[in-house]
Amino acid sequence: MLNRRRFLQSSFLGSSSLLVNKYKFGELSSQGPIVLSTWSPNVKANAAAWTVLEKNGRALDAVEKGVRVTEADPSDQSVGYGGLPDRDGKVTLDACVMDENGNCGAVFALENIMHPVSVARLVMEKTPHVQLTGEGALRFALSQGFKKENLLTTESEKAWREWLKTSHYDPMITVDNIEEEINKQKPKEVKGQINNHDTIGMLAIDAAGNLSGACSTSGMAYKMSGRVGDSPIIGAGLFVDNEVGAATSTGVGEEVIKICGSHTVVELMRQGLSPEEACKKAVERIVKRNGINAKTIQVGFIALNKKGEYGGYSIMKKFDYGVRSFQGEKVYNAKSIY
Ligand code: SD4
Repeated sequence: MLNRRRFLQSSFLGSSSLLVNKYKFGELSSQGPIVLSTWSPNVKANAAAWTVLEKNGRALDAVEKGVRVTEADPSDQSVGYGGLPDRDGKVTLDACVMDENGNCGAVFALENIMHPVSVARLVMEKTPHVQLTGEGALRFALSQGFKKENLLTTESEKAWREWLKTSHYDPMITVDNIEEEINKQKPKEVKGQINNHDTIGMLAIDAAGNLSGACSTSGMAYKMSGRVGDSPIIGAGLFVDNEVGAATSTGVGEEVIKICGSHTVVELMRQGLSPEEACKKAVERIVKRNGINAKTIQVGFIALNKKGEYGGYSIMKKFDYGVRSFQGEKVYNAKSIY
């Protein structure tokens, strides 16, 4: 096991990338534990996950603990408590977890439960199933001692009522000044709505070199009732293969599902691509499918391999992700196609 002292000694050898390159594919992370998650506001979730990892805790415990921070934060209107509702005003939550043994659990469209990530973990650990949806997921959560809560905050209700005035659903644009982004070519139609894409996808490698991941979201704001995106779907919103690496996604879930996004990223890493290259290739598939209209879509992936190398890539700019390790906290702006 790589402890902090050993890590600090080894860091004299140079930068993290130099260190990592010394290690052959398939070897354990040279950096000790690492956690990363989509979107920079989630550094606070990384910090909570880190409290598990720095004490040589299990990656699965770390990602659950981390994601719970964002789920309980009403200021994140894309996850858990305070999440923006569907078009009927209901907050419906999607989440999943996957561990180092390839076990996984998920909940789809769960209502009134603050911590869907923990319910997803219990689906994995206590049921013979992988996925529970809606009413059944709620009944299971209640049977496990979770309490029903109102998750629609005054702010989110206000935003929904405002939205009702036009009822225009436009999940596509996430970038300020989109007009500037759309240069000479014209995609089919561009609306100016800016959505907060703050879904949390979190990946971790622990001191034992084991990988786990979790993902949690309230989904696309003002979605149709019953709509489920990529986030709780194993292989789309999250995938972990303990021999290779892990990946997770954020953005327009429909597009991620169509390319089995996170699984694709992991398989590309298996073929030898770095995490960033693998994320880029997956993003390029989405762009290719959508042609010029890709410029109206935001999707971002992050990935972590067994060696402790990580990276991200997105379609549009302004996708960032935070990383926590013994080297401290870092935020990266992912490279993007546009
Ligand atoms: C979804 N991928 O439900 C999610 C949304 C998202 O930040 O990532 N929002 O499609």
